[in-house]
Amino acid sequence: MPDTSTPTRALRLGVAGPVGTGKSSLIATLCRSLRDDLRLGVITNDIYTDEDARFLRSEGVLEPERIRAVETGACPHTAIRDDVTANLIAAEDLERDFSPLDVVIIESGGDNLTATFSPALVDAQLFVLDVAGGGDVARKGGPGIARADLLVVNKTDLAPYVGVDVEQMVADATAAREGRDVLALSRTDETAVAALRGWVLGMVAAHTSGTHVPIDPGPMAPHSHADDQGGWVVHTHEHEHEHSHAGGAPSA
Ligand SMILES: Nc1nc2c(ncn2[C@@H]2O[C@H](COP(=O)(O)OP(=O)(O)OP(=O)(O)O)[C@@H](O)[C@H]2O)c(=O)[nH]1
Ligand SMILES: [Mg+2]
Repeated sequence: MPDTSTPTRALRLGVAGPVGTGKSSLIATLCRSLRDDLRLGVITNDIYTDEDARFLRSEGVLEPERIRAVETGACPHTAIRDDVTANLIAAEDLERDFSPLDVVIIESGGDNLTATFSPALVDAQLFVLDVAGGGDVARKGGPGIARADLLVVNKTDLAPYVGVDVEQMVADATAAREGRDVLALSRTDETAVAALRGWVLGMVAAHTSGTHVPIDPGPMAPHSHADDQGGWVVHTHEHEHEHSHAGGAPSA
């Protein structure tokens, strides 16, 4: 009998959230706190550069070859949700080159509140907000805020300077998430960093034991945009994974 108790691949952990909320810095912090215990790889997504990968390599958080960059060339959500091929190939390459890995962390390019990872790409995902984006953002909801596996309220050290009540922001986020996990984090807060580390270790254990079931935080709201041929693509999202692609003008 084959041994089915060990997973065939690493946990793939997505990190998404608006531009500049601290995703790369959080990944650097995570790598530093986990690299002695887990075998790690990182994939970054930027629109036109590999800047985030270069930042992480320059921080020396992992050996440089373990950090790969995907250049999306389009809105970041297209590469983490609509067509995950480039990221899947990068994840498989990393896992092959450094077999076995425990975790592959995938950073989305900074995007808007609707962007979440497809469960075809990641097993679990973090959504990162920061206090500097305003205390009311947590109340605004959206799939990442409401249903990511963990919501991080980041840069809490800045709260006094931007007039944000962190406890209130966390309470609002917890209400929007119907009680799912929320973590107030600053890279200088050792207790919070330890809690983040513990959360990831728990997720790895759940993945390894097969008790974690990846969820889709939900697709973006129905929308339409022009396609390469001058027609329109209408994403109706009537139910999960269903896209209707229509030529001509948008009908809804
Ligand atoms: N004060 C404070 N600043 C932070 C913290 N984490 C990140 N920053 C700063 O926030 C800025 C953006 O951080 P990044 O980690 O590049 O953010 P990002 O979400 O990866 O940005 P994009 O990939 O461009 O969307 C940088 O100037 C960081 O130094 C934190 O905990 N506290
Ligand atoms: Mg980044």
